[in-house]
Amino acid sequence: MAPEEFRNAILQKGAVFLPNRADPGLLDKIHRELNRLFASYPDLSDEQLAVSDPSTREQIDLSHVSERTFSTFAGFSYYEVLRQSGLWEMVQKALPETQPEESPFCHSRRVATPDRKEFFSWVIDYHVDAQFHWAHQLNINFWTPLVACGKAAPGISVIPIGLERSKGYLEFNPTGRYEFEHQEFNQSKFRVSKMRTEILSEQGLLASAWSPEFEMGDVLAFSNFTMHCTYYRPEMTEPRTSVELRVELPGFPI
Ligand SMILES: O=C(O)CCC(=O)C(=O)O
Ligand SMILES: [Fe+2]
Repeated sequence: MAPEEFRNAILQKGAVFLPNRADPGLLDKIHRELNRLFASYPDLSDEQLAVSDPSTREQIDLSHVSERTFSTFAGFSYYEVLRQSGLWEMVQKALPETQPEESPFCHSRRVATPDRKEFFSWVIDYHVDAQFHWAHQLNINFWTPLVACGKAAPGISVIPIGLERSKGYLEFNPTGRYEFEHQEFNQSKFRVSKMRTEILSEQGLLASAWSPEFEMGDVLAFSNFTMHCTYYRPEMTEPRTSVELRVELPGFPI
């Protein structure tokens, strides 16, 4: 995909599917390291768990193994996926007005059927990442599963609308506060209640939700202003592990 095409897709559609883009061998290596970490927890040393990161224990419990913990334990970085595939370079070419940076919010996630709780995350409802982390600049999440997913294993759904439309729909207000909405993080900058599925449905947005099927190596890139959720259907029986490779674009105007 040409950098220009990638840029337009992120800004105008909010998301772009990049088939067969990452090396399945590298993804498998990450998966094996994560499984090794989960299997040996809680016998790992403080150093391996990167304990100076106060939320490490929580991350592990919730299946969110941060880049910091992962690279300390495994000796290589999740971001290898972006570097090796040329995606990092493509971001530089596609968005030349900024210099991409690795994000502190880069981690794995395991989602399973409700009966398997240990080390597994919950099914997450519609949200935009900007309501939790940076709302002042554009970020791109290169979401990559470590197993095939979207059919037997939970995948991800996005509402593919552009940056301006998504901001408009959520009545994004970078300075003001919606006092009657949630107050944590950046939530008060958005009408988060408009992401309830019944409202999305009433507004005609749910019908456009896109839940691709993934083979290992497929990557879905979307912005921190793109609405998305776990794609889960009761007939899904397999667990899924994925990595959220977030790239920050400092100074990219929102
Ligand atoms: O993996 C999921 O089910 C949700 C992922 C998500 O919210 C994210 O990557 O920002
Ligand atoms: Fe998210």
